[in-house]
Parts: sequence; C-alpha cells; structure tokens
Amino acid sequence: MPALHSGSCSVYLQAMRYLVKARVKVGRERALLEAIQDGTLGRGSVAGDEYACDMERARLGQDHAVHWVENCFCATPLQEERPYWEQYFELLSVKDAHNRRNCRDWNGTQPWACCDCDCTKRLEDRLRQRGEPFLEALGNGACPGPTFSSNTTGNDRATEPNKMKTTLHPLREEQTQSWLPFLTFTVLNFLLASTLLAGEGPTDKSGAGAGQLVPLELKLPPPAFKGTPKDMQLSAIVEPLSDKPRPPFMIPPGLKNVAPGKKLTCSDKNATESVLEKITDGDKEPSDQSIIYLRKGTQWVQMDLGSPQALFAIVLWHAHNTPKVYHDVIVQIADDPDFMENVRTLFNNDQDNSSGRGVGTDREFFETYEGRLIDAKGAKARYLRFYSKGSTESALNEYTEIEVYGRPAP
Ligand SMILES: [Ca+2]
Ligand SMILES: [Ca+2]
Repeated sequence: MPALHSGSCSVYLQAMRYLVKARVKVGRERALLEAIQDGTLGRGSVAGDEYACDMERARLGQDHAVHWVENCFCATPLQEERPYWEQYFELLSVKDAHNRRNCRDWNGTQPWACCDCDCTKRLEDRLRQRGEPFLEALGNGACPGPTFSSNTTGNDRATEPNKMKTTLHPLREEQTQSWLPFLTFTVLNFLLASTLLAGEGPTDKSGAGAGQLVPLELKLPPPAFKGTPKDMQLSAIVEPLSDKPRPPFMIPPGLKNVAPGKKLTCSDKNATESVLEKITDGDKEPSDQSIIYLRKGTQWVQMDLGSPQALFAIVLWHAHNTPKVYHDVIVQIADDPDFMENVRTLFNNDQDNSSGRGVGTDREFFETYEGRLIDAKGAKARYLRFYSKGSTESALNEYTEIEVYGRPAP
C-alpha cells in the first residue's frame, strides 16, 4: 500500500489518476528548471518525489500546454499538489483519467493497484507517443515557445485559470524528432548528477563543485548531559541519540553565519525584541539565562535576512540543558514576510500535522550541544520561520540560538 497523503488532504479516498493539462507561468521557466534540477520541486509536500517523476514523463503538446498523468490520494483533485504546481504552472484542466473497467483497484482485483496498474501504463504509453518530452523543451529554453508570442499576452494568460476546462481535449499527434532521444539522455544525465550531488551535500549553484566544498566549522558549547534516561517514553519517530559526534557537513567555502543582527519576530507577542535578540547573540550555553521561553502551543520565530541569501546550512538549538525532544519542528523559507510567496519547507517532523503546516517526514530528535543541522541545499530566500510545539519536558517553547550559513544570492 502506498504512503497515504494526509494532512492537507482531509478525506482519504482510493488513489485517483488525473490527466493534467497545464502551462508554465510567464517568466517561471528557469525557476521551474532549477527546481527540477536541484530537487526542490514539491519540497515539503507529502507527495515527495512524485513531482520530479511527473515532470520526467510530461509531454509538451502542439497547443504549448504540458500534459502529464498524476496519482493523487486526495478527495479533491490535486488538493495536496496544487499549491506546489501553481508556483510554476497554471493548471488548465485536471481530468479524472481513471479507467474503472480495467483498473485492478476499482474492479476490486487488487486494492491500491492504481499507482502501478496496467491502465496507468497504457495511458502513459499513449501519452508518450504525443507531443515532445517537456523536460527537453524546458532545458532548451523552447518552452512554452510560441505561446509567449504576440498573439498571447500575459494578461490573456492570467485569466485562463478562470476558464478552466472540465474536459480535456485529446492531445494532438505530433511526430517525435530524431534528435529528441539524445537530448532526453542529456537532460536526464544532468538531473541524475544533480540528484547525486544533493545526496552528498549542499548544491553550490555558483559553480563550486563537490571538490571545492569545505567542512562547516561550528563553535559548540559544552555538552550538558550524556545519554538519555532509560524510562523516557518516546514515540517511534524519535531518532535514537547518537554517542558519536556529527560527521563533517560540507559547504561552499567562505560562507558566514548571516543570522547575527537580523530582525527577529515571533508569534508570541510577549517576546520583546530584546528577548528575541538572544537567539542570535552567539550564546549557546545550556543555562537558564541563555534560553528564551515562548508560550505553549505551536509558536514560531521569524528571521528577516534583509535581502535574499543562498542558504546552505541552518543550525538550531532549542535548549540542550536536559535530554528532551521538541515536537513539530518545522523550518520554512519564503520570499515574503507573510509566508505567502514561494514557501519552501526545509525540515518538518510534524508527522501528524498537528501544527497544520503539512505532514512532515523528518524524525524528531534529541536536543544536544551540537544543535540540529538542517541542509538548506543552496535554497534562496530572505525570510525564515522556525516552528515548534513544546517538548517532552514542557508545553512551553524554548530557543537558545539559530545560525544560518549562506551568502548574498545573485
Ligand atoms: Ca543565544
Ligand atoms: Ca505533531
């Protein structure tokens, strides 16, 4: 049985397969390509790497629209996926593509088969014969091509979502050109290389290759405890506490902690500016004077870096005075202070979505003197938000220090 979408999908249904028709938003082609290459497309969504898979299979039609088949477990078509797609696409139509007669899930032969059933394959085979591979067109700057010509203005396109069709017209047949397979190979190789690099550490988009990375050096406070109490009741999502130091984390050379002096705000209005300043004052000691306390429930601290920065590593200390595990630790970045634009999730261990920011897939962890290191993979943002919802020790929220390693984004 596949992993269920939950959280933002309020009702679970059998997997539905949709034929999606979309158009890349004006001026978003490069951002989309970068998001596919650096693996940030759909980041934060429970649908995981489905987005990249969908893009690999997507076809660009003669109508300059992009077509793909997508699985979704939500009650409302693409309820979970829509906000992620809409960062780059205008969704022109989303049509139920399920062949109930042939699908092993719907005809009862095999539950949950529709992620991988014959009718999906047949539909995708048919789609593969039409148009051209979307990734190639995108990589060549050939997408969406003539759509951007004078006969379609940006204003025209902006109104198209309101005219969303309820049925999908058959895709037009188009001859596949002989050079396309080579380009597919090139683009896929590039994607594979990006994926491998991302797995090894942050992606330095400015040109520094993996060989030029250096270990992140942190000034760490002394450990305040060793091991964890044997009688502590922990949920299965908590990582066991390691007794070994954290392995080196590689970053591009010359990065600085850009957090000190940056403007901090907070969901807890009792936390004054002078209190919040302690989060970036360099003091990471496990003493009461070094820790600030925020109200109970889900609370956040927000950092405004003043200008967009390429972020590579974030290190977070809630409080490491005693062995404890914080709940609903979520780190998001955005382009605006209200977290409406280009919101991306770098870390989320709220696996039951009790803080309402989406279902996290990361694990809970013990607070230690080393702090929690979060790989930001070179993502660009000006605003960061740090959520938490109390700990195994208390319903209150604590912060000791946050460090953000990055550099001005070009
Ligand atoms: Ca501090
Ligand atoms: Ca939770």
